[in-house]
Amino acid sequence: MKTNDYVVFSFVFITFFLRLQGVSSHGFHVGHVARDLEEMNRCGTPEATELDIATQQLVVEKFLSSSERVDTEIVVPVCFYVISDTQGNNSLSDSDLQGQLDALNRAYGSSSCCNTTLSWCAPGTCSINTGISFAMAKINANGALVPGATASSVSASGACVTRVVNNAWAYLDDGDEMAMKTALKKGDEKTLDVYFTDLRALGFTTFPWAITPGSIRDGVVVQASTVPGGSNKRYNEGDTLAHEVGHWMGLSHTFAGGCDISDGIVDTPPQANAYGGCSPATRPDTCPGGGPDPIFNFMDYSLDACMYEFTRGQALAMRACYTFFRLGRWENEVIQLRVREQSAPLNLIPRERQIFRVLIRRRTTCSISAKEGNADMYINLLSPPTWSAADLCKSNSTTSAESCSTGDVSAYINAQRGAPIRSIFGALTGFIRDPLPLYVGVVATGSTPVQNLRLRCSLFR
Ligand SMILES: [Ca+2]
Ligand SMILES: [Ca+2]
Ligand SMILES: [Zn+2]
Ligand SMILES: [Zn+2]
Repeated sequence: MKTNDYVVFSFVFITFFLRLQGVSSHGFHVGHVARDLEEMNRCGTPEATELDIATQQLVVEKFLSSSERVDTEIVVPVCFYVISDTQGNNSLSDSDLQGQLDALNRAYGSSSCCNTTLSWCAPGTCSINTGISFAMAKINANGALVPGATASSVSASGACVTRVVNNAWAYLDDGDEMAMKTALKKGDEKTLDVYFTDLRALGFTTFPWAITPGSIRDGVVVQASTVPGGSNKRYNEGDTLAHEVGHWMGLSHTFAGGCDISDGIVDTPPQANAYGGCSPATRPDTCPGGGPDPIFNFMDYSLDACMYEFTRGQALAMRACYTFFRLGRWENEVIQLRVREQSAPLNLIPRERQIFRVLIRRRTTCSISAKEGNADMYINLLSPPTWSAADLCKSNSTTSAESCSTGDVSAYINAQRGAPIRSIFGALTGFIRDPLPLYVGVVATGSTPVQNLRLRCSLFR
């Protein structure tokens, strides 16, 4: 081997984000479903865009074919925060909170049934068991979360319940949210943090792909008066929290995509717009096909007296989102690739990682391209390659090159939407063999999927 042999890696990653509507009937494009003021007051979670719905569908698709699929009961640890003012508004007792926790478990279990005091309810008409349940998280004597531990009830010793008196946060304005959460939040990415206060909507949260789970913003804010037996007359069965937790678990409103794309869930009928009442005798049917509108579904806007259902499709979507975004099951099989061979296009959900192993030769150029999305990329070249793929990038933190510097040669590229990046690494001398294994890791960042990612390595000329 001559000492001036060298390898040049040229990583080209081009991202661009399509904003045109209707570019392809199968493509992802951004749409925004209009809301009226009344609906905004009902739920303050940002309405799902087509891209949100497509993301949720992609997560389900991945989940169904994933070896990381979790089919056992998912128990979600819960922290409650009660924010009252000096007048005592929003005060909730332990029994109020226990009633809300029990209502949440009923909603997600098989004992959520229609209200038999209403004429339209056939006794014994109940929802499915989602396989998701909720238990109080535990905190230690210092008030810090004990990860994975649960308490038997709201009033049990160590149950994650926090009460504060704060006149600003007790009527939550936009400017108060992060200050309140920064001061109070105890939960990690697996934990459901619920803040009970007074606000302009019945509740709000974020989709799990739209933020980093476990970050300060992650959690649900809900009207304290919506707990079971609360003073909010039309919404006091605790269903508001069940609805917002549905969003927190990745569900859109049943009417989010209208008749055209629905909500991305196969077994909820399409619905043109929200239903706001509880008069099922005149049950609306706003879209062709699928039967009447899903006005009993927790993800519509019906009164609490009406809503009691999740569907199997919704349960699957929630389990998939919790598994990927909150249990952090990101591993994929390593894809083997030969020089001159282009990988099949693949889509990555936010935070998902794919590793390629390529046998390169001297003077090889590798390039990566994607149709849209954001990604961080890593290469690792070891001699000999004794490390496993898991060593490539152990940390989910993709903010610094150092997080992946385990190899003899490692490099890092951050590709951002609309900012094509071209980098050349190389001029390696002295230990080049032929062929040489190169590992390329790609981590989807941002809140949208990486679309049609392809890797190709060819001989450099
Ligand atoms: Ca219909
Ligand atoms: Ca109900
Ligand atoms: Zn479309
Ligand atoms: Zn909502």
